[in-house]
Amino acid sequence: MGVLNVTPDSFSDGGRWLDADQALAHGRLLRRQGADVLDVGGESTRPGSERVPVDVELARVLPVVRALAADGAVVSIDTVHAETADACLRAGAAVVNDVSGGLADPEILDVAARHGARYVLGHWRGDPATMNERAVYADVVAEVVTELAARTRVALAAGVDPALLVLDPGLGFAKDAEHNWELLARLEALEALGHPLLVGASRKRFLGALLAGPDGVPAPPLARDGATAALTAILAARGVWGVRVHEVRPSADAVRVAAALRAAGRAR
Ligand code: HH2
Repeated sequence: MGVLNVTPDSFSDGGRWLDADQALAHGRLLRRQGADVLDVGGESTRPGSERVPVDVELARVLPVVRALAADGAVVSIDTVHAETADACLRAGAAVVNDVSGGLADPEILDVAARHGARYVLGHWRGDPATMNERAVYADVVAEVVTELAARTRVALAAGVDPALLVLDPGLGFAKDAEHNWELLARLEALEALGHPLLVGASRKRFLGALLAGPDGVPAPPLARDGATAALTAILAARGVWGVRVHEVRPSADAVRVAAALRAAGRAR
């Protein structure tokens, strides 16, 4: 899944694709580089980011969603707002990517259900203003599993098709670096919920901390793509449904490496 942030303030690429023509060109490039799904977002959800009115969000994403869907791309709309999801599904999007798992705007579950859309249900707590304070767990894996299971029940009760439900641990959303690593190390606990998994680790802060130099200064976002692709290889080898990445080519290559290894293993 290639990230297409049509925002001025996303943490790694804010402002680069705010213009619709530039966004469209970038989306087409990501597709040529091997993205199976293009995830279009018009509101940053990084900690401390500003909330965006729905009309502004829609003005950013709708022309891009419409044009990419007309190309034949599988388009995902990265939003927590029901109204935005509804308009984008009408414009040809096929996936709703909701990092709040229906907590920010419960109507979004009805929208996904009504359209028969794939729904990515992410784990988060609080909202972008408060989520850092909510990163407190006795056992992060057990609590994320319990909370995802609860949100799954709500989504299915709203009519989301169980065959179209994808779960996401929500790395960085009310989680610090240690929580993210623990979730990545124990993904089988999330897989046991019985739905495919999407993981969004790309360029996130915990990778910057991992790659810090001897002075302790974190690696900047654009220097985190190698670590992102390394994680993609590991996650693809264990069979996750998807990874959400900014730099598509190395991750698409990693997916192909993992697929070749799996095929060779099966052939023995
Ligand atoms: N992370 C971000 C945004 N959307 N969607 C899913 N399903 N999973 C994620 O982990 C996820 C996501 C945050 O990254 P980014 O879009 O690069 O930044 P920003 O929120 O600043 O736009």
